[in-house]
Amino acid sequence: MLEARGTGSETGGPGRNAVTERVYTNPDGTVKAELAAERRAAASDAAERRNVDRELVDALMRALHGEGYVIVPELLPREDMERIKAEALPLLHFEGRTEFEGFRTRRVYSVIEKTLALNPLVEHPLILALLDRLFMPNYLLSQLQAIDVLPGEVRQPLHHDDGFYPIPRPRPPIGAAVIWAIDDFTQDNGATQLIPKSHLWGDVQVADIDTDALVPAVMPSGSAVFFLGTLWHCAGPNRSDASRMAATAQYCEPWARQQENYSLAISRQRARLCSETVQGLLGYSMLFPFIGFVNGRDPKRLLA
Ligand SMILES: O=C(O)CCC(=O)C(=O)O
Repeated sequence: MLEARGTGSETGGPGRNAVTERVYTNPDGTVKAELAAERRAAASDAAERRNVDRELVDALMRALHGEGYVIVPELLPREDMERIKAEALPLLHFEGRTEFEGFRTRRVYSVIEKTLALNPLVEHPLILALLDRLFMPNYLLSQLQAIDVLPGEVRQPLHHDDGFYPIPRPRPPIGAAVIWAIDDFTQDNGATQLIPKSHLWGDVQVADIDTDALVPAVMPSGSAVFFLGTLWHCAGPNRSDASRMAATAQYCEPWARQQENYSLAISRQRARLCSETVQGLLGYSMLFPFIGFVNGRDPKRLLA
């Protein structure tokens, strides 16, 4: 089948073109059927590999493709969220500098450099099983944040998370996001608001969007809302007297640039403390054979 698989961590050097041609293309330049089949297989056995219920993954994928988002209630216990909150709170130093960040919203960026407490969210097996179905192997973490929406915050500007990739819509998502409820998400406290089915839209002007179509992701602490990078959404206004904390992880195709520049933001020492899965998500992985290599080889060698 794919003879070069065993050397999949290598690229460049003598014979590079021969390897590429053998693995990737037919003489007429079309992608080899084996490669396409291998990709389909990797996606279809995702549930088994991640040790999660295949029927659940199928059902969540159907909802995701239909609505553009899906809420998974109480995926982790509330106590886990309380521990994460205790770790994240001291890191929330500044309020937003723009309307988008939110002038009454506090965020932590470069999270993994500061705490590993959010890693179990980043690599939750059910989330990875969904991502395995959506993206090419070795997809990446694009950004990770804790977001604390304070009382009095107004609704965040509407956006979709892969909107900064300048590729016209409608199109498949280049990214996906998970927002974890650290606190309960309620109608009043700034629960993320989403527009069902808006992932199917073509290019639109924000001013033309009917905000009455927004649906709040009301969910208890420990739940997660998973949505496609093409789905329009925003953080809701916080009309309550308590803050609303979320953790959000965004992921992207392995050929797309990550939003956070992890090769600069997360030190190698810090990456060594992460699981192999998180290391791969940060960028210690490659899209075989030519995207992400270091000195012609898989970057995970840098952590050895
Ligand atoms: O905090 C939220 O509920 C959503 C935040 C968001 O969509 C973002 O900042 O990109």
